[in-house]
Amino acid sequence: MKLTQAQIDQYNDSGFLVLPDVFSAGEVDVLRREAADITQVQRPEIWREKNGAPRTAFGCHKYSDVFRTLSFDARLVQPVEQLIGESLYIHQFKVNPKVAFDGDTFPWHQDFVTWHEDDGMPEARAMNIAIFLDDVFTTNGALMFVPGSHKLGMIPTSPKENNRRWMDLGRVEEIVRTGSDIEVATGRAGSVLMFHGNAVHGSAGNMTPLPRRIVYVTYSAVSNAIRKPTRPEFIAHQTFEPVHAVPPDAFAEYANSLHG
Ligand SMILES: O=C(O)CCC(=O)C(=O)O
Repeated sequence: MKLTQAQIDQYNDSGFLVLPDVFSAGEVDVLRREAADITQVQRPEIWREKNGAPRTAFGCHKYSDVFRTLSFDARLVQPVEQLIGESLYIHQFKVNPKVAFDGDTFPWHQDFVTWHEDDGMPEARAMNIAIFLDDVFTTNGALMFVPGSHKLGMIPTSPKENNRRWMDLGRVEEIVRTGSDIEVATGRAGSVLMFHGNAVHGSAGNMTPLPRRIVYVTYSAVSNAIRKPTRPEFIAHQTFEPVHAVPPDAFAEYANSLHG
């Protein structure tokens, strides 16, 4: 799947891009079921909210055939290759379920700060591409972005909290006051969201009865492999083989076979 020049221009301008309806309802159903199955298991790669609800399932493409197959899908790999201009490896893979009523916030941050400071990633030549497993509304914990904030480069942060480098709130206020209005990345289930490693973003809690499950793949240029990992392998992978995109039919057929 290739981006059009208009989509590339929009991404370069805003630092994020939503591609509607990329995955079919059947494929999304398979991904939802798999997310539900894996998050029932207690394992160190699955981080939980205070009440035990799943918050992030890291590295599940390493043990789930469904997510492994997804991680090679051309609909994810090719647009990122197009923007980064090089072969990619998977730096991180995760599912964030943002469960109904209890899904907690992700404070404002830039992802590249963590990749650089904690993993030793040289440059912001890595990015997230995400698949919505539910309809994402403004109310159920959608990601919010400050459009154009990726052009500010990496913004230093206070000491890390909860293994994350959240931004100083005064800096967020200044960026929002002097920049563009905050935008919310909404879309139907099956839509795809791409965003730059330096895009300033965060998400509110989910107090609605509607879950907001999102799968994220962080692809990095192979030449941009991390040099000084300090986080566990399931969070910052240390195998740097290039991903070879497989045509979308592979995942679609696999999803159909699971449906029986
Ligand atoms: O899933 C979310 O709501 C936010 C996730 C996020 O911002 C991140 O993992 O960098």
